[in-house]
Amino acid sequence: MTEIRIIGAPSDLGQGRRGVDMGPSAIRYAGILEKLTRLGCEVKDLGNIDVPMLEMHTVKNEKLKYLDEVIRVSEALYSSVKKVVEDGHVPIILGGDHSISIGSVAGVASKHRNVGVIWFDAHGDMNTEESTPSGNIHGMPLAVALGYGHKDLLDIGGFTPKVKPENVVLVGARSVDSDEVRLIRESGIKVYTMAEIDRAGMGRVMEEAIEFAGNGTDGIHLSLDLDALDPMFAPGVGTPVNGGVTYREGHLAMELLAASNRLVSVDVVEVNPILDNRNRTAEMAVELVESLFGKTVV
Ligand code: 6HN
Ligand code: MN
Ligand code: MN
Ligand code: MN
Repeated sequence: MTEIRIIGAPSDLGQGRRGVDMGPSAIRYAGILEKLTRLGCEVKDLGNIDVPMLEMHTVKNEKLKYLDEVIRVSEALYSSVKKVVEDGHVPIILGGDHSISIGSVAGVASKHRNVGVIWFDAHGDMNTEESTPSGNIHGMPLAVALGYGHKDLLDIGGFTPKVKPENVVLVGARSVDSDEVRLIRESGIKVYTMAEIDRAGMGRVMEEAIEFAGNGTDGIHLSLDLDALDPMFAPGVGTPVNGGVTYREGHLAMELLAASNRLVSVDVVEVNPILDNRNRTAEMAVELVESLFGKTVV
């Protein structure tokens, strides 16, 4: 039986808009605990980690907004995720914006030193302070996992890089910044853009992605940014981009990951209830997580 531990990381410090800090509540309200329990998983909710309140802090560096606070959140999340994986359980980390993955990937990699990563996202999340157009740290967590970026972010957990580029796959990309593209190419990670999903189909793309992230590794960490989905299915995100993953493509991707039996941890990020339409995006997130943990038709 899969033993799942839910950890809320209600942080909005990595981006410009309020509301994403309510993501964990919205996802819980959409029934994540009950639905995973119904699937036969043992699920416990560990509650939320402490996150500094945005209004109580000021931006000191325009290229790395709320850096000190993001570091504090990353350290706290690192510790709680590390404990969950050391106990042999599967953490599901509820964001919050995508900067929380700096801590979650560090926590998972502290036990699974050779973990692979599937980064489901409209964006690259491969910016550094040199390339960022916004200064928002949620545009940087994949770069940090690979060992690029501010030293204090790389130092979370006391080791860097957290993952090897040959085991990192970005799926759903369609919005990459002009200076970000250089690091994406140079890093050597595998990228499946929407054009590639259109041409080859999500089935083929995920089979390859699972091979890259799962073959010879200690398992797969899925970082699920809801903006990977088309805004039609996930309107409640801070940085929506048209032309995204459809409802069935999203589910197929999760179903194939479930069938691979290689999943060790999951982030569910960027759900913003203030921008949402009657909690639809949180509900979509929970549905996808059900497929990820084995929900089938018959
Ligand atoms: N996300 N590339 C843009 C930036 O500001 O760096 C957008 C990043 C979005 C990040 O959605 O997790
Ligand atoms: Mn146990
Ligand atoms: Mn992201
Ligand atoms: Mn994104």
